[in-house]
Amino acid sequence: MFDKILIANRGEIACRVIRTCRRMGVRSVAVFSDADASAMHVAMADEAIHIGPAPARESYLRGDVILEAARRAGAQAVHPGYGFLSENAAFARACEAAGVVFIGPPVPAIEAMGSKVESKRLMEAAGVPLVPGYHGAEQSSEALCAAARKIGFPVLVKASAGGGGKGMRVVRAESELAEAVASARREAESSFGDGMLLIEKYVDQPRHVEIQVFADRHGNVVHLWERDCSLQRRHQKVIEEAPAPGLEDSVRARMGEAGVAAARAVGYVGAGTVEFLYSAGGFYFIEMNTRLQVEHPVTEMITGRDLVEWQLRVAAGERLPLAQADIPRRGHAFEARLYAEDPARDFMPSIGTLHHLRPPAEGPHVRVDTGVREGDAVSIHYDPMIAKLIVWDEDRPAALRRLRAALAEYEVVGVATNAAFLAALAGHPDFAKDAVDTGFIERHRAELVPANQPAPAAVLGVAALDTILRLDEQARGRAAASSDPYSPWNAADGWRMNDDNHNDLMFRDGERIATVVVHWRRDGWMLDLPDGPPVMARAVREPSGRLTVELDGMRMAATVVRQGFEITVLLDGRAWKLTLDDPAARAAEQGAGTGRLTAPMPGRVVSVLVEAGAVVTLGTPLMVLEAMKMEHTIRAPADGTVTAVHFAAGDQVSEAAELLAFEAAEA
Ligand code: MV4
Repeated sequence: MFDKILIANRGEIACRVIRTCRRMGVRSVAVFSDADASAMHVAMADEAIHIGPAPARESYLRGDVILEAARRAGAQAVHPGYGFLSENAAFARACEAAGVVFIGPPVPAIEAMGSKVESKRLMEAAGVPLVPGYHGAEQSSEALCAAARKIGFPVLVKASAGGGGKGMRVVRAESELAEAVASARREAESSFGDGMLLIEKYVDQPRHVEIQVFADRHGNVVHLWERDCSLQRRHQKVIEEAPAPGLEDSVRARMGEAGVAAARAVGYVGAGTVEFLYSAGGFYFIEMNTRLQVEHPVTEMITGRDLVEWQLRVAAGERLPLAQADIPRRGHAFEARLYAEDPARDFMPSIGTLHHLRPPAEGPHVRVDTGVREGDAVSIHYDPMIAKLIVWDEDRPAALRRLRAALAEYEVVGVATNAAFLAALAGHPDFAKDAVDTGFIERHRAELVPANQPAPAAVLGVAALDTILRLDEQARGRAAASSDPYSPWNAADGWRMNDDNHNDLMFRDGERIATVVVHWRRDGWMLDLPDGPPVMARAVREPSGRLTVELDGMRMAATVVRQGFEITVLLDGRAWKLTLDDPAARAAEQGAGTGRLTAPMPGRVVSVLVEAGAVVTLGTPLMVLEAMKMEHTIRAPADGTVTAVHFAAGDQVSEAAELLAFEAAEA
């Protein structure tokens, strides 16, 4: 076994690999970009080496710099994780040349599987079932169109070098064929520098079922069953599970054997995944991924094995720890990918600081793989995944219950997340009933991404009670520090001379203002909520900081997180954002007239085009922001004067931050 390995990755997968290293007594070396100097994977590793600026092209994708880091650290092997350099044959070759073990398959296996045309030829020869199609060397339009006609419509035109749906065209009729071939060719050439295409029969609404394979250097190849990854959105997996629901054992056995045959055919070593389309009881090879996959934990849960440990053992020349017949398959596991993204804004990544981050408690049924801690940032530079939530139980319904419960426990404040979307999927009756196909999310989009709803009365009640308790806590603090702790001026119980004892609280909830009147009673509070009759309420702050609230006899636990006037209420697994509407602050803002020019989304200031005092005309560009890899120009909203500039080029800005102050000229 190695004494020391370098992990050429970041985030949750780097942390995942380091955890196994620690358990096995292998020293770990992290690498990090400027943006990751204080990242979790760096803190967890035994050593860490800086490799460059934040953009991945200049750091995590720099094979030469990473190999130099391995040399400096004296690492004997490199684990590439997934993404970045994990399927880069040139990097694997460079490792070999430098005398460092690449923890992955041999270079020829990476190369063979990087080409769909070549891999299909190899699989065909190995007897692995393929989708009927054409993957010949003759690549003229005429030859491809003739092949498509022979296969029969609908067909799928695919780029040989493609992935993630790039360069793919569904063709339903002859009339669309020539143009689809030409445009797929152009896209393949510009995206991959390789215009080679193949044609396949289009399989409608398939399931995506993949086989986990493992091979050692001694000729042993096994599979560790399958995963169903059909729940995808735009080629991005959302929830994965193992085993695949409803798969007959005879099909499972044949698919496993096909996976092993595929691995043998390319002389595979290490962890790999053989992907199949599954439809109407049949399965068809589509591609092989020559790395450990994001969703490997569901396989670990049903087999009780650590796949990173297997990778290290195989890379160090050991034999596979188990023979095929001894690989268990027990219970059912799900993985849900929690992302910092906003489903209401077409799943745009949501950049910001994780002000509050509480994962569910881990145990035999719940596992959390993450690479971020409370206080860390989700930046524009990397994948915005926050965590993978993995659950296990004896059968599928029980595991799905675990998934719903664990999702409801996850608390994230500071960025928008897909948590409610995941919960809607995990709670969907059709998902509970059976397996889903790759079109499930698009078909059910409207149910899964509900329009913004007003905060329910219970949420407003919780926000009001939290506000009152905080006033009370502050007042107690003041009273304790005062010379007259019993003075009514130090009480926060709504006491007013000659006045009804109540507080009026106003919350901005999207477009509406919701008013909650809190009446103080001897035995608690009476709340007037926007709709319905008054409600008796009690509230206790637990030592953990959470609130226990009782509304009209219904007891509930909630977490309320505040950043200034911004309030996030976490209740029943959902996050509700409100703003405490301070009338004084609002008046000041309204009095400022055309005053505020704010950032439309979080991003970075690219350039500032004016100075304070500049007199400008309507439409003059004032500032350029970069967000989501696009530039946005902030322009003068009228003729007038820029009275202040609040940011400089290079600054990060959060959503709604005031960028410039502006005073419109008199009309
Ligand atoms: C297909 C297919 C239907 N028929 N091939 C999408 C990306 C690449 N991995 C292969 N993909 C597909 N290939 C034939 N002949 C449908 C897909 C496909 C898909 C596959 C797996 C998971 C999700 C998908 C979503 C859309 C299309």
